[in-house]
Amino acid sequence: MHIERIEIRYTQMELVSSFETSMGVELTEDHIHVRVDGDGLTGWGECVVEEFPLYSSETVQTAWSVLNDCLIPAVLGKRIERVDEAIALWSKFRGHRMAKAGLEQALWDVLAKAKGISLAKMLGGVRDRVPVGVSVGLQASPDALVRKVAAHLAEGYGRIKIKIAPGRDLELVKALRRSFPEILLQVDANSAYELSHAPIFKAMDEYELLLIEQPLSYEDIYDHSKLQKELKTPICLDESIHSVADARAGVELKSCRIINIKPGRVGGFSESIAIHDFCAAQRIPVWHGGMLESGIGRAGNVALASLPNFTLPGDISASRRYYKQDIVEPEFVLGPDSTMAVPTGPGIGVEVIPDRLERVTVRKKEYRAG
Ligand code: NPG
Repeated sequence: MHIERIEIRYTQMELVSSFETSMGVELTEDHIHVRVDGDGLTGWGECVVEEFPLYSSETVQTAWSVLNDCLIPAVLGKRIERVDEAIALWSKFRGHRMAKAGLEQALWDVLAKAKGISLAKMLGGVRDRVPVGVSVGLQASPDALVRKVAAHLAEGYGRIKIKIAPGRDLELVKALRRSFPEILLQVDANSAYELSHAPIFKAMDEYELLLIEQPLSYEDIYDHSKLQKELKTPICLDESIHSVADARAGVELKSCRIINIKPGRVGGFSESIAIHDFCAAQRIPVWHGGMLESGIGRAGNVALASLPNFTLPGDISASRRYYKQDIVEPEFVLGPDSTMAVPTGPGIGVEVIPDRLERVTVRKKEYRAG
């Protein structure tokens, strides 16, 4: 395929309700949407960067500049038949995984469309529905959290993840377990704790959590191995895993028993599949994380989550849980038994609605092969 045209858009979408984590409060989601055109076909991708470097060191500005200066010039005008050819063209550029993942997704999409197959099929997916859950931000009080969780359970979500932060942790777990003794429940600390906080996590062992996500520092693997040794509850690493090499370190050091995969965090679907396959061979379950994506990124997440070792429910909720109106049709909806249907049409399998995308665009730039 001849890569004839690429377009990037800085988009800003208003969340239906604010999302508070140990990193701060989000009211809008700032991402970069990528469009690739070749041989009369269009592919779409989403860079899950944010306005500020709070979750990752990347931001909308860094991804924009790396796409503009490095990644787009590497592939524009080239003939590309397989995604690994594109990766080879930009692999000399270090880091900037979210920027790479957004462009990579658009290439996977357009190449799957050229083959007339779904993205899920192209990635190696095996399921037509994937198990999903909902991630609940920090609330004003334990009672407010219980009410929020009750509402999500009533909507049909079968797995609840809550955010915790120092001083707002064990009491939340206790309150939820009092009201909902049986639900699938997990907590996410987003790196907010230190080893000296181990007693808090030990106390959580009583409450049958599925996992404790990223309790310690965002690049740490070693201290997590010390903490995991003291706990019955599995630790799941998120922020610390950027590559299959990190996954190997985490598993071999016994720093975690579960891994969260987000294509943006690890540089795209190709690295995600490598991590998935490594974890499958080591009998380490994986699950799909979320970065409050629009329908474009969500379509990619659902497709990837259809691979066989994504056995735990993902942070993949219905479009309406995030946005009043998604930028794709059909929007993503929650199905029976807390599952979501994997699109079956060519590529990402959803249509981007041009005027909705335009409405959320802050800035755009287009590149044409010379
Ligand atoms: O449902 O997409 C979703 C949100 C899932 O909690 C979620 N994401 O740390 O995993 C995370 C968290 C996050 C959200 C991180 C936004 C960074 C930005």
